[in-house]
Amino acid sequence: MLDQLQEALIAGKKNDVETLVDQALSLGLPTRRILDEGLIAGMERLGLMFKNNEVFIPEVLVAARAMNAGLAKLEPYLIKDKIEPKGFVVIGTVKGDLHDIGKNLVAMMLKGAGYKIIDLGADVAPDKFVDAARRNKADIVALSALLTTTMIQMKSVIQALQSSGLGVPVIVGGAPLTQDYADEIGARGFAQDAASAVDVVHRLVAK
Ligand code: B1M
Repeated sequence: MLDQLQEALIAGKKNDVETLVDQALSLGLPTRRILDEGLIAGMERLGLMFKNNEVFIPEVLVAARAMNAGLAKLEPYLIKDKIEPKGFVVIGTVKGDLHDIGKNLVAMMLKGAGYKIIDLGADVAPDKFVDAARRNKADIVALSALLTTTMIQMKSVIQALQSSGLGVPVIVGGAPLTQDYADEIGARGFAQDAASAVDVVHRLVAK
């Protein structure tokens, strides 16, 4: 079934992805397996095909829509009801970057871990992060980037937050990121994946 889910995702069949996620859930498959071995594995395969010029942007866009639909189905299972938020997290993908699937996943996991999420979407300019952090008294600003050409924007966000006098810690993540790069630009945290992002946020909020 998870193989079928990968195939449906790669083919961009949104309705089939939704149906297969529902079926997997009703069979009692763990949410984590549906996510890792179905949706994320399918997207990784598609990424390779994209790299090898076997598929092109329109196909990837359609698959991304199907991925987001599948993630929306999983969301209630990833999120537990929490009364008081553990903290406020402003999240977004940096300016010039339209990739939002990983960012959505991080937002979903943090929501599930009890944080209030202010999601600014993709292609977000530094001043928007500053405004949202100030207005929401954010405990954390979380930045995602998927392109080597846009990850440099993270430094601009950190500088904008510093020069506006907000001492809010920034965590960064996304495929091209490394701990070394995060250290170099003055980020307070780096996470390789969405689950580790939750651990990093817990650690920073507890400080
Ligand atoms: Co784009 N794209 N794309 N793309 N795309 C990549 C990223 C690429 C690696 C493909 C490739 O060449 N193999 C490549 C980047 C190369 C590089 O810079 N090194 C690339 C390129 C080149 C481009 C364009 C430039 C193509 C073009 O126009 N010629 C263009 C850029 C547009 C722009 O942003 N300005 C482009 C466009 C697109 C689409 C719009 C078609 C679509 C995005 C749709 C959308 O997001 N709504 C798209 C997609 C889907 C991909 C791939 C295939 C899949 C990305 C994805 O969603 N992965 C991708 C190839 C790949 O990654 N294998 C590719 C699944 C997602 C769950 O993983 O986002 O990595 P990811 O998130 C992970 C971790 O990174 C981490 O947690 C998540 C998992 O738990 N993480 C964080 C992410 N953010 C985090 C934040 C954190 C912590 C962890 O803390 C805050």
